[in-house]
Amino acid sequence: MQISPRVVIIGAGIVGANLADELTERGWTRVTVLDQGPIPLTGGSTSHAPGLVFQTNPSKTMTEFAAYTGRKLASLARDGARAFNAVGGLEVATTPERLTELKRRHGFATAWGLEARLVDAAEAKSLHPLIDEKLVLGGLHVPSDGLASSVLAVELLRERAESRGATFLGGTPVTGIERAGGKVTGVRSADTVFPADIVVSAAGFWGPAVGDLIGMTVPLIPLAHQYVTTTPLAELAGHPDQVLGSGNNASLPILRHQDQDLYFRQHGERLGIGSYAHRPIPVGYDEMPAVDRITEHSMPSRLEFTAQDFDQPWKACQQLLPSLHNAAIDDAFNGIFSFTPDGGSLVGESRDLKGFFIAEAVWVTHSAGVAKAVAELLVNGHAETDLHELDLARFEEIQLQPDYVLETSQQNFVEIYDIRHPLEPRQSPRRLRVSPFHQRQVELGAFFLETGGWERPHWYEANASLLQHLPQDWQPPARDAWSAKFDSPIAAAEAHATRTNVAMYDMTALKRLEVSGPGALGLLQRLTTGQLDKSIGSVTYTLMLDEAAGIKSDLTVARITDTLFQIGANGGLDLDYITRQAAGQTEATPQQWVQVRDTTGGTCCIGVWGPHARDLVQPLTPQDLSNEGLKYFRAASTTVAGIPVRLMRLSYVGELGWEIYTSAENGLRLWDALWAAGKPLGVTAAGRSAFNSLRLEKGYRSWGTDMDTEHDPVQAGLGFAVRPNKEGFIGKEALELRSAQPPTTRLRCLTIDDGTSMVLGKEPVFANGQRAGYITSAAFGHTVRKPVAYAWLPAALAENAKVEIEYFGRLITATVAAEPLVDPEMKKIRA
Ligand code: FAD
Ligand code: THG
Repeated sequence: MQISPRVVIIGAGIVGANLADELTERGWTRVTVLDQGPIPLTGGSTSHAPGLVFQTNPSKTMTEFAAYTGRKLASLARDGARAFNAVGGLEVATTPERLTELKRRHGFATAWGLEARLVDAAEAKSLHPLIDEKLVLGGLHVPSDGLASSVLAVELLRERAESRGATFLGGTPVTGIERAGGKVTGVRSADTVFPADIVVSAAGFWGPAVGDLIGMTVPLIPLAHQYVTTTPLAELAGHPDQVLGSGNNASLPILRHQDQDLYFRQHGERLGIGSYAHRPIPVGYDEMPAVDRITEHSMPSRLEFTAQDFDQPWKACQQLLPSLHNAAIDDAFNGIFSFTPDGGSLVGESRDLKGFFIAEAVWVTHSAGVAKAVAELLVNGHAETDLHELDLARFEEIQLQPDYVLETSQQNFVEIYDIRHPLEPRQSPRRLRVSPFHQRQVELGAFFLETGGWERPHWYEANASLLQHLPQDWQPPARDAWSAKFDSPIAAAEAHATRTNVAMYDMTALKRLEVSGPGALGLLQRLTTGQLDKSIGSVTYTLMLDEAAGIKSDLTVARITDTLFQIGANGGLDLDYITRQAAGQTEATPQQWVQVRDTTGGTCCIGVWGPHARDLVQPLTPQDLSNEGLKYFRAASTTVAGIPVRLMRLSYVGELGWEIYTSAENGLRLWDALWAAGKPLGVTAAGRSAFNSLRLEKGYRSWGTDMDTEHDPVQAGLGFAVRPNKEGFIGKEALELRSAQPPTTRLRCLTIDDGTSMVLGKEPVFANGQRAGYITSAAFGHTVRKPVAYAWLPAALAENAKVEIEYFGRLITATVAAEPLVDPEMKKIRA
């Protein structure tokens, strides 16, 4: 048997302890866990966490991680006391908006396979007798939610991990990271060095301080959050307080009152109250109490209570739970934990120091799930549950700047329980990254949303007048209020212009990489499923798979020269992965060196698409744009209006046309030249709203939404992008194994029967009355004149089968459709 690598974990909180357990379970037994504090009460966030585990989350991954955490902790026990107490979870609504939101959350829970039930006020009251049902309009009940006994869990996990060979050392502050040749070699605490092949920082809100030891940015902010325990309540008299496991002195369900940013749990005869109903309170490391001896009431993560921040929330508590009128605040503190720019956890490896990983900004709720995934990542190279929402590489450089992290993380605190529309943009900071065409877009009345710091037009108010001339059958139906948010009927006119005339799309935000060097072809051949050893000027749509044949990304790869490739990618994860692989290859075989450059910011791209695209572009370029001159999926270096460009003949909206790339400084002139030439033709600037509709009609998947590493190409309907008989690419063997049997689930195309009811994604889908899957993305299909949705569903469902989609508690009937809905013969796109 191979001897496993030496792993040092920094931090013995709920994350570090779970990770030691998950690693040792997988046979990696040479694990050392270091903590500056005593174990198990280290003084970190876990030491005072009240342990509420609400599983429902818009993210499938996070819901699964929470469910796993509950199951796992429930399986850990000492003297019959389990580390998880499934008292159930109740979220109550006191406003009509929240009641509607609970229906949406019921949809998330159901979509991800969690049993959940909407209840009326009376039932909410019977579940949680302390609430004033007159205030409550309804609730969401999840029976498997509950309370984690965090410190007991840490202790039980430590014992189990130690029984398999791990070592836990308290009182060992990490002061340095040892390295050699770009790799981590050990962890230093004062004069002691702990040798390590892999280091995982699970330092919680101290993550940035540990990151500083190697110059790594860890984008999280320690914020204070108030937690209060009341004096005993007569209604709870007789409930024992001192029992083994901090979650075991409760029988009332955990309770959320999101309209007032509050949550509640029982502690014996008392109630515990958590409040986010205060100003964000960022905490510097120098403001944390330095304590000699860590106790339940004295620890670095526990600050003095700022009573004024609880005045108003306390009234709201008494309103919802009238028995609190007869109680007082007993124990109270400002506890510290981590917030991040997008609210997500942070998992990943340092860019500069190989073998140095982080697993931070993780709630108790998700801790065991995250730890399992990180252990899988380390031991197997990939995790069973898709991790892209947690991946550190999701942040663009501009999003790692201190001011950005500070502002957005605090904003996340403020909005933690807010009702957030999936398209809702942050208000600030904005205009971080703008394409060269930005000014023109502003002049056209663009409605901008933001992605990766980029401003992207979703539609243009200047096109509103087109609606008057839009043929009757293209007029979009009215939408419900929710799906109408951040949308405009103008998108119908922009879609119409694209399908019938010609439109210009700003594609600048699409991640672009240049991969070059003598080893470039070899690298890309190894990383992708396609045949890239083709003539110069070829463009290939291809997939990157992980070792288990899960889809890591879908790319377009253009061969510019023998040794230079331009890649159209999906984001920072692709850059990160390809860069690491290139570095590995360069190190292993220096003569096959490869360089990877992110050219996104220095370049720009306009998609000119529509049946009249050729009429617009041909007069501006010496390049022959006829079918013979530049075939579908071919690229050319040429000029447009005298501006050096690369043209690629492909189209995510499924129409004739080209992506036109140039360097950033030429961008504005390129836009103006195309716009002027298009004027007589009636060219339309079009935005993402139309774009998304058109791509769904054409059946083009969006990575991260429609598919991810949990899916293989065949399931995702992308088997065509795997070159038959190609050897030697990552995921090949696993793909062959997986392909031996037909998949049981597939990404399917649905159309909505009534032609008007919208869904937005993440809704549960039922077949024959049973939960069968979930929606990935959806849009109104302007060309097909009905809403279109994609969904993961049983492969056995026949075409034309009827399914039902739950949308805010209502069932919408849809039909499984043959795809793509538009231009299946590729007549338009190859015209
Ligand atoms: P920690 O528990 O903070 O562990 C990190 C460890 O790293 C610490 O033990 C620390 O001593 C150690 N460390 C740091 N730096 C070093 C170093 N240089 N050398 C050695 N050791 C180091 N989450 C929920 O899911 N449900 C809840 O109900 C809930 N309620 C909360 C209520 C409050 C008041 C607060 C503040 C947080 C709450 N949380 C809750 C959040 C939750 O507590 C944290 O997200 C979670 O405990 C983080 O676990 P961790 O292991 O990452 O961090
Ligand atoms: N443009 C460029 N690169 C990209 C995208 C893009 N990379 C990321 C993302 N978008 C990739 N997604 C797709 C999805 C489908 C297609 C292109 C990029 C596409 N598919 C043809 C089809 O399925 O019919 C492929 C046909 C073929 O393989 O010959 O065009 O928007 N530059």
